[in-house]
Amino acid sequence: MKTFQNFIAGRWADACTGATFENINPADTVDVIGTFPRSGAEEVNRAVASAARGFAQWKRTPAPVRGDVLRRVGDLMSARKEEIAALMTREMGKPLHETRGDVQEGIDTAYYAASEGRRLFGHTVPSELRDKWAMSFRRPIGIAGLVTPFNFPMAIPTWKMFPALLCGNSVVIKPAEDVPQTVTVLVELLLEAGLPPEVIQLVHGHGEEAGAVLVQHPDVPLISFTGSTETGRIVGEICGRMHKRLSLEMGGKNAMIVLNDADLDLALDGVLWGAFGTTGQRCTATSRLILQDGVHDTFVAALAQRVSKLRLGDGRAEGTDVGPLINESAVEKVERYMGVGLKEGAEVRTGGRRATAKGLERGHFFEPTIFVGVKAGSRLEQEEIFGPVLSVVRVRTADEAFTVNNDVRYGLSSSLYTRDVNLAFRALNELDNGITYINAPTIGAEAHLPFGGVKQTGNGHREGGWEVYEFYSETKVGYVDFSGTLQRAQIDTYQHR
Ligand code: UN1
Repeated sequence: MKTFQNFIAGRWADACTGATFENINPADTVDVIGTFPRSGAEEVNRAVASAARGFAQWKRTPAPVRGDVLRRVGDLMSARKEEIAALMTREMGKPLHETRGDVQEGIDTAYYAASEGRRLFGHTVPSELRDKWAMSFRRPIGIAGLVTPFNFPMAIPTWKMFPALLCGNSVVIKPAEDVPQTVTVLVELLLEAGLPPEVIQLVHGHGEEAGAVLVQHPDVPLISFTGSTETGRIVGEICGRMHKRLSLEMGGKNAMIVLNDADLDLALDGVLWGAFGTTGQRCTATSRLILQDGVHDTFVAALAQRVSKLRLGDGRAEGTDVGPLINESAVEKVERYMGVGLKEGAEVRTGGRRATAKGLERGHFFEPTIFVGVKAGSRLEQEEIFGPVLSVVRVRTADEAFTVNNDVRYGLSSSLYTRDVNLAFRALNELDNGITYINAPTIGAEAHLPFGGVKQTGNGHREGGWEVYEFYSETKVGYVDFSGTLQRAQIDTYQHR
């Protein structure tokens, strides 16, 4: 069995207590990938002290040069895409075509960041006074503490880390304990690409033991967290008390709306991918299907047919459509929601149980499940399950569909299938989500656009695209008066009026 380490103060090292945890293949729980250091305050404190030295050096490196490092990381990731995807599937479970996409999202983010090194725009605007310039520009902030989830082991760490680094911050990252190997590889690539070692620190461990210390560390002014709304609330309270800049990316209860005039074959392909891709373990997963009366019955029948044919299995095997859930407690959570749904009067149309067929018995597999007759406002319809469970709600009109879509506490993504162009644009305005797709499922955001949600999905920040660079940098304004006289703003220009 392989032993993996933290990367702190420019060295690979064990936890000082020697404590470890195991990284287990969710498709086959006897396959132990390796042991990782179970870190706590001691490791986090050392990592932060080192990151402070890294910051002092990195903030003086010109942004285009920082970008060159990230371009080389993109090149290395491209060259090793296949090898990285394979190890990601082994630790996370989703099929290879999905982990390849996950790596690609990292590559896209690397190249975007590299080019941003030659932009990082500020503004130069006229001054109201003569011979005076007024401009804004971006400054790095300090040490960025990143806490990342299991479902996108590469994409999410990169879309936090690369903009943070490009802006001139140093980074301490605590990846999810279910997928610690992917970020280990990412750190190796960063070092190979020439990132000065103290600019990046990798601390493995559990959220309560390592992540919490990082979030509370007084020398870490910047926190980015992706995970549950419940944990996000605690992170938010701490950061609020300590006046930290915080980006939160949390839960979703995303809906796809299919109206009577929709292209049903297209919608069918869309919902299969949106609901059961990544075994439903995406913040963007389609977990509600809102069907208009006229298509409800035919659509559900066709969908149930297609769902029952989805092939469960090891994500590395040819032909696997749906991989395992990440761990046993994820399976138990999905199981609990079967009880919740039935108690609320919904009906399981297909699926509904742990999958125990031959070859699956050693993994965390659950049958792709469709609930029909789900009532708007019920727990099944309101709460994030993070598994292969789709709840179907029947509505009469488009307006009712929009109301059902909006009537949840989350607001990440939504999707509308219709051929009515007016309605499509109305949906963009009226659906309360950070992202709305027309004639495409709720998943599939691209790296160069802002990503995030409204209401309890986020706290107003966006990841990805151009907006994330504002989160990881601070605006500074400079005024240069070259008139050689004292010029008083608001006064001298207006004194004769
Ligand atoms: C997530 O679900 O946590 O839009 C991230 C998507 C992916 C990213 C999802 N590009 O589905």
